[in-house]
Amino acid sequence: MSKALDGVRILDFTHVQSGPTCTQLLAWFGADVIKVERAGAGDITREQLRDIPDVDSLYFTMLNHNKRSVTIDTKNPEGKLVLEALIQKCDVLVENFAPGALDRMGFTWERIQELNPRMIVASVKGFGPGPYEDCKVYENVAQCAGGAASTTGFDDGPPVVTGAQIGDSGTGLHLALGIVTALYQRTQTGRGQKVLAAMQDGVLNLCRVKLRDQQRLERTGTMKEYPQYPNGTFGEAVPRAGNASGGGQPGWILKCKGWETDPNAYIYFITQAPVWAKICNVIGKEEWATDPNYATPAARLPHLKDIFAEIERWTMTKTKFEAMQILNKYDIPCGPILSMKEIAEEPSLRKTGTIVEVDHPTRGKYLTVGNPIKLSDSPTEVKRSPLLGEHTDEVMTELGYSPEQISALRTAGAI
Ligand code: CAO
Repeated sequence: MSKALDGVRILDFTHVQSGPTCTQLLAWFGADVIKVERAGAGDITREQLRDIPDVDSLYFTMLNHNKRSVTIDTKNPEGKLVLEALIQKCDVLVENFAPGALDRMGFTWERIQELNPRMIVASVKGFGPGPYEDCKVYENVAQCAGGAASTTGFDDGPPVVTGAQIGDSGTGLHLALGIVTALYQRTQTGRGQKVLAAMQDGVLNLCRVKLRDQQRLERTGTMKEYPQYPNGTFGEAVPRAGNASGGGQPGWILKCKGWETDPNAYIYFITQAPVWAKICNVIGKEEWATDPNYATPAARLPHLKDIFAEIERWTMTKTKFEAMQILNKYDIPCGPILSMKEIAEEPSLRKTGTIVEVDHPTRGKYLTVGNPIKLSDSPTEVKRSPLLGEHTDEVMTELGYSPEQISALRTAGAI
């Protein structure tokens, strides 16, 4: 079956996490992704957090499926010529080097345009233009600078970063959308363009509701769905809201049976207004359905802590899965806190291809997260990540180099 991005060639100059997540998605949609790495070393993540000696790490393998790997020393004059040939042949160059690295290599936007005016040049940077534009940035820096850390955690504790890689993988997603949009525009204009996804911007985009709350706070001085209401105090900036629901339906994380020994025996419980009477029935507080102190969402806001304490008395008598089953029967929105172990073992995620087992020649079998975006006419087949330089000869041959030229370039240290 054909793939959505069949025929699109990506020159993948990405490394670590943010850029590779973007090009992996494009590869899953059918693009030919040619990852350029330094001979002998490759993407630094190949050797980071290794669990098996001398074998590509899970960090690398889980971010680089369905790609081809070529080694080129792009600071070597002959290596530069190979890169130029690739630029002429590809549709998109994706990179997430530190600011200025591509220019220092000699591949400015102007030079790339000279070589291929249809080329889309897509970059992840830590920051957009401004005071921090020259900074190197990793995941947690972006979470801090994008508003996620100051709004995550509990009111009486320090800012907290989240395990979800919203700075890296989140920005990779933003960049992928920018790339396919630029490819679409190119069908009209015939021209390439620059695509920039700054990690601070990507995180802030995902924290949009907190900028909403900042303005609500400035106007009214309070936010009734935050745990600081009614007994705590609000300052000038959006406070950390613990596990409060970000929307208009109050929620909290509650203990379930076994919480004393199982760190994930919890459930997220949402007191959605339309099912309030059912919630009261399930937890045995039928009188709350009509009590004026509890009957309406507005009346409940000052009592949320007590309400959740009462609901927790009920959830603590059930495992998270038992509670889930009962609550779902009554359409009460809730979700078990799933551990990574439980997720890895969940059969339905295997069935949909969201969790995939992949075989690798030196690592053996491992689990990965497949494509979270499912296209009915462009199904994803997850293929193992390439070994370093595995496709150098193949790609060089496609570029028109003879076996003799390839071996001369190798001797010169260009590839
Ligand atoms: N041949 C020759 N040189 C190569 C090469 C190749 N194939 N591939 C890379 N290089 C060179 C670069 O040209 C650069 O050289 P100069 O510093 O002399 O210009 C050098 O390798 C290092 O690149 P870098 O500065 O990007 O790498 P770093 O490890 O120092 O920094 C990072 C890593 C991630 C902090 C930085 O790349 C960055 O800020 N990127 C943008 C933001 C980003 O994507 N961050 C998320 C990373 S995932 O957490």
